[in-house]
Amino acid sequence: MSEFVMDANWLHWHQSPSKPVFKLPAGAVDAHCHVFGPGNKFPFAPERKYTPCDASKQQLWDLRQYLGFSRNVIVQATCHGADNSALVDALEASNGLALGVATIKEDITEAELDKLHAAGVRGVRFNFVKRLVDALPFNSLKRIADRIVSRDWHIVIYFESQDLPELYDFFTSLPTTLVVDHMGRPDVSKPVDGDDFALFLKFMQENDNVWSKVSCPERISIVGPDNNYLDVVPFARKVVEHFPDRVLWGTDWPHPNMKSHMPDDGKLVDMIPLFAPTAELQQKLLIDNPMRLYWSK
Ligand code: 0GY
Repeated sequence: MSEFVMDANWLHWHQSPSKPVFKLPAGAVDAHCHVFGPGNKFPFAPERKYTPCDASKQQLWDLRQYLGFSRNVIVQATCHGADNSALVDALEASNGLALGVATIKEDITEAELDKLHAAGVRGVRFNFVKRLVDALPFNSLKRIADRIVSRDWHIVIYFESQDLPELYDFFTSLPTTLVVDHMGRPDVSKPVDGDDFALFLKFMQENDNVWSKVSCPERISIVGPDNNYLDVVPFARKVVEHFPDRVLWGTDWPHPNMKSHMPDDGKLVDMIPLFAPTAELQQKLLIDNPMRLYWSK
């Protein structure tokens, strides 16, 4: 039995997702997902902002097979802090079918970075979403970026659109490839061709080291699942069509901190052809881009 009890308002991931109608191309990568615990084996971090239910590597592999993906990129979730044990355990058990993004602190040694690389880590994640961290990680990110650039690792950044203006200069000063989670969480009540989203597009346009995950319509949408998250489509489609070689897609399973509802992972897959309407765009989004960013190092 785990000593951890999930938060009272925690929503468990969908127990019977639909089978996607969209048939994923062979070799497709789910490039944003997490494992949680199990808490009795991989305790959650004392500084965490939430206590989730367990979500094990085997449950992730089962979902991968059910949806029709071939590979996963597992991203360290904030509930595990900078203890990457659960992530490393999953990567090592994956037979090369999963690579990962870790959270690290500045005092990490080169030998520890070597070990993470050997396990399958290819990037580090820094969280600028204020509800998920105690302090924004400017200084440590800069110093870590200078260390990982020689390894050809990248940095995953998670922020919300209202914070991009103040973060912009800092992000553009970083030396590595930058991968933005969930399109920088655009406010989809605003126009897709308005000033807010224009700043995000400029960020990608003027910095060819910036990539974006076109993920998490369920977090971004205002119209919600009953309307198939359709308000997110113009935003994702614009990013995919403008930057087809720098986009990734992921389920975000097991969907931490979803409070309004739990998405049906099969229905999320069915949004892919709305985001990337041609076979060529789908090939880049689901296979070529993640294979180049993760599996070629
Ligand atoms: C996501 C989104 C969230 C949480 C985390 O690591 C995390 O705790 O990423 C969120 O709360 O928006 O990408 O999984």
